[in-house]
Amino acid sequence: MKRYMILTILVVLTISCGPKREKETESVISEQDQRMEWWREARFGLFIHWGLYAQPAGEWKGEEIPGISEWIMARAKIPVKEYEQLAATFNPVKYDADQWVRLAKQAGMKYIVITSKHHDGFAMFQSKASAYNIVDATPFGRDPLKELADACEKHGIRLGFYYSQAQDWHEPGGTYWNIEQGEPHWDPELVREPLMNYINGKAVPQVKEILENYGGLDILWWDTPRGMTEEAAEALQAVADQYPAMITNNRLYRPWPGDFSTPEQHVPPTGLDYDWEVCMTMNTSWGYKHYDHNWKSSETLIRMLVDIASKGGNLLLNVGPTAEGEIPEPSVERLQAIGKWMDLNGESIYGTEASPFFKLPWGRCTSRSTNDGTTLYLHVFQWPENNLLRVPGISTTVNHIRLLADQDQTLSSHFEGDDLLIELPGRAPDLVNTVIVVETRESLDVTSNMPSLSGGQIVLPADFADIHNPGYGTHAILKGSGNEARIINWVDSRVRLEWMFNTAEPGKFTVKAQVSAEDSSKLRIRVGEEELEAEIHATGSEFAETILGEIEISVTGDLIISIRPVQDDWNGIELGKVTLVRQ
Ligand code: JFZ
Repeated sequence: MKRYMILTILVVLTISCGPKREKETESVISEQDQRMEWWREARFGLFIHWGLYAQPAGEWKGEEIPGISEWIMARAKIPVKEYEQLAATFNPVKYDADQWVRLAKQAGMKYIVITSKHHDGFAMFQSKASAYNIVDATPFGRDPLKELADACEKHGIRLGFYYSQAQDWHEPGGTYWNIEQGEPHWDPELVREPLMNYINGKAVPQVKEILENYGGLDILWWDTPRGMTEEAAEALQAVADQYPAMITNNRLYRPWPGDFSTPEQHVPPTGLDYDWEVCMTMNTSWGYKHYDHNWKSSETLIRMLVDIASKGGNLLLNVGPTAEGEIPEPSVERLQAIGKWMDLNGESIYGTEASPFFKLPWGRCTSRSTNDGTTLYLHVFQWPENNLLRVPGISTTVNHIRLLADQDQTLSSHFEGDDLLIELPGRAPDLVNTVIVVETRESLDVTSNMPSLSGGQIVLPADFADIHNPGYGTHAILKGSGNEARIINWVDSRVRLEWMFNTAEPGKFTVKAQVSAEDSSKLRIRVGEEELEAEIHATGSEFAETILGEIEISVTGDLIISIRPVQDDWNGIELGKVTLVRQ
């Protein structure tokens, strides 16, 4: 268990995290545990991207601008003076902070993070540091963040502000997306100034304002440290340091870790050993975009929340309100559906810990330590056909097993070796995710079901794959379980699959896979330093066992095998299990 955790951590550290700042001593770490306590319990929050960009909503001068809507100023290269004029008509009269907070609460969310200033530089709060703010520059004239803070206070919801500290496209000293490449700002009228002019003249004063004027923020959510310098980061950190109870994320300055890391638009694999929060959109854009109908289903979102909780992380789920101040109806529907599930099953999410299992082919697990043992919450996504749920490799004394949503129904079970078999009712009470509660006595001992060499081969089932989907693009998904499990919808050539497996003996292996392909494609397979390029030919509609080639495995222990498309030779495939056979 610990071993593959460390391996994963190494991989992820290089991407999202760096060494702790030198200043942090042991006493700071326990202070960190203190401020993180509520956040670790909370598990689920609402992200709100709201600003002037809600008005164009992805369209500029009759043209649909590709990409995320809050980036329209940069994507459409809108001059500062022209974009500024959006403020003159920004009037979200339907805004009702109380209603937003009640909706978040209904969904089972415990905190809200809202954009106080995005990259466009427009402050959604009253600011003395810059007149380019919602109170002074719009006909609305109200401070929506003050109203939101009051509503959060009233309903017991924690509040954080997003503040884009580096990118500020409105200011001569602010950074922008391609500044690090030495490119000029798209607006030649904006005469450049040094970064510190902007940091000292606007960012630091505004951060002071938001930390002072809203009753104390629970979270300060920095973003995109592009073009940041250590000097600028130190100046902002000094302000945040005045509020030791406040949580900050890792996006102030690379590689400062902050209190938590922020995987964006994807769920990382199991076992990160630090605090993390996935931020995720319900459709594609963060800010409101009127023609973005690419909605994730409620089922996908509920399972995503569970997947994240089973790995020990939080989910910050985004909505992009309109320029009138309304949360779009498809988002409201999804939040309500999640809320209905959370009403019955919230106990299996709040304050739980990660799954003790390597993988469960039928779903996920969250856990909670009790005085005399461990409570396991088994989240069944795929109801087993024989109504027997197999919990692999667990040795402990089972006290009591029941359905979480129906306390009266006790379930029978028996052991088959180290596997616990639970007798389920004939039909899934909840088709999205039925939660089974297993109360155990004594400490729990779990044998990892990580694939490993046995009988001369290593079998990597499709439902054990970690699917690495890109933030923006078509996502590959898992369909079915057991022998029927398939990775489908693998059309985007940036999608990569990874399996963790263990081997005690090095050697040469033949790589085989169940593949279905309508056209030919090329794959690159990698284990450690060894690489193999495989050609896939059209298989017709049937799945065919295909030999991909040979690979040498020269190391032992927990390893990762990755399979990814060769960029220019990709027509999409479906994939079942992959098998390595010893030669
Ligand atoms: C940033 C913003 O640019 C975006 O508009 C939105 O606010 C989002 C939540 O954050 O976008 C990012 C930030 C980080 C990464 C990618 C996009 N990243 O780490 O890959």
